[in-house]
Amino acid sequence: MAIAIALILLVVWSLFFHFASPWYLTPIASNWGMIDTTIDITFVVTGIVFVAVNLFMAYCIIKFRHKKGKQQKAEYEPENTKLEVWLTVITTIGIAAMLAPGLIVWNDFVNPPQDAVEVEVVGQQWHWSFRLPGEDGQLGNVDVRYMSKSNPFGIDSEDPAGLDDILIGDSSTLHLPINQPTKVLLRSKDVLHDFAVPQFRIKMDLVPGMVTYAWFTPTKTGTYDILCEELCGISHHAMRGKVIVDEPSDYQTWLQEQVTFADLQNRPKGDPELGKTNFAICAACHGQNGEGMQVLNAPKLTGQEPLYLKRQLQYWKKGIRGASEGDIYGATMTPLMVTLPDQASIDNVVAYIESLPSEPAEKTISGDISTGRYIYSTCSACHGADGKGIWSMNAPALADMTDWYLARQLKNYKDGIRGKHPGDPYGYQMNMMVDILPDEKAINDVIAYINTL
Ligand code: HEC
Ligand code: HEC
Ligand SMILES: [Cu+2]
Repeated sequence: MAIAIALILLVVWSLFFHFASPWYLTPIASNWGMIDTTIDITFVVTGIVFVAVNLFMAYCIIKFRHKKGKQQKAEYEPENTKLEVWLTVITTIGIAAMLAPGLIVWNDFVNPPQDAVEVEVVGQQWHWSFRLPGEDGQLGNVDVRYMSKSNPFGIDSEDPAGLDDILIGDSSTLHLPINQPTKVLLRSKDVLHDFAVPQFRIKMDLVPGMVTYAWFTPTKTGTYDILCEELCGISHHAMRGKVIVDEPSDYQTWLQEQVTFADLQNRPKGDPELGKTNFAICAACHGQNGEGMQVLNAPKLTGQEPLYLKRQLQYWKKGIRGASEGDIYGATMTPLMVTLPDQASIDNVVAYIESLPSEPAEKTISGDISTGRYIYSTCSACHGADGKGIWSMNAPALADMTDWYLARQLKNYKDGIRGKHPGDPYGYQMNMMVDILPDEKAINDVIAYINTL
């Protein structure tokens, strides 16, 4: 009897949970309503079978249970053609009802309409970047051989079609015009990734060495998360991006602000001589040789990845860093940004910092190195086993840098003082990573280990 009651409760609970659950599909924002219909049909078919089978079992257990004093013998019936025909017919209808709509949607899903515009989505450990065809409507050739710090997309500079390609490399944010059928070409630089936008009902693997695709028509303006739904491997959950669906005029405004491959190639390199003048003011806090000064809370800058330094300076310019409540140290940098009025001056001052000698900073933090080593095995995926940082992952150098500053940043990430701004996708990765550092001791331990590198 207990089993019969358990089966009935299971049915009641499952139905209740299904209808009352707060975890249902997000409101749809694309043309793929058919996918929702398919899911609904599958729920109905499997739901009816689930309820019928479990209630039938409960019924049999109650009806044919053992009763004291009553002799009940089972009857053996090896063949029952009528019952078998019925079961086969019903099962066939149920399975056909589940599969047929899926086949119809899949056929649409793999056949983009003629007027779909192409957008390339590039996945890499652990962020997204995007490439739009420029005025010629054509994407240029790419190859891993051309990939470098100054050409992270690997565009073939000999191919004229690539020069006007629009590159969105640093913000992890893609804009799309509403009601425009869009075909996303999916390319991975390293491992398997999976491009998913739940509201668009779009999900497709990225496979290194080939270009996969999916298409959709965004039907509602708004901001939607791009998720990497690859489960195998580490940190894919930290690989977030955004799609913003705009009215056509807003889309055009955004598009005008983006840079092309040619713009980036032609940008003059930073000039350390010019940067030296800019650096005079920085030296007041960061030291004559950019070695950092703890009394002024200013970290060491030399030995740091130039791309990272430039990005941070841009963040201060745009109010992405230094503006959040409680960021007293970050706020000291904000007013200084007037001395770096444009990209060229940022490039120059960073070129000067790059030209300075880099001495390991003094170690001020101690902790349990073996615990720290264990924690750092996760960090090393992005910051490198040697702690020198990995530019392609946007992860800065930690080893030999000012350790008290690293500790403060880890606390800032934990407290949401840094990394919470919507324009800071890389800081957000750290917001998720610091969850493995439960307390101050863990922070000190991992830094003590970094100090041994
Ligand atoms: C008034 C003192 C002061 C001056 C002047 C100053 N800084 Fe800073 N800087 C700081 C402080 C304090 C921090 C740490 C902010 C924090 O803790 O979030 C910092 C952080 C930075 C960082 C972030 C480093 C990292 O690893 O994240 C960079 C880059 C930087 N400064 C560059 C510069 C440049 C370039 C100049 C000159 C234009 C400059 N700073 C002038 C005080 C100063
Ligand atoms: C998924 C990749 C990834 C992992 C794993 C990761 N980080 Fe980071 N980390 C980053 C990126 C990217 C940044 C740069 C953020 C930015 O540009 O604002 C960063 C920034 C930092 C900073 C700030 C440095 C500075 O100069 O301001 C510290 C400190 C740091 N990470 C420590 C760690 C530690 C400790 C771990 C392990 C617990 C870890 N990270 C794990 C990607 C990662
Ligand atoms: Cu991924």
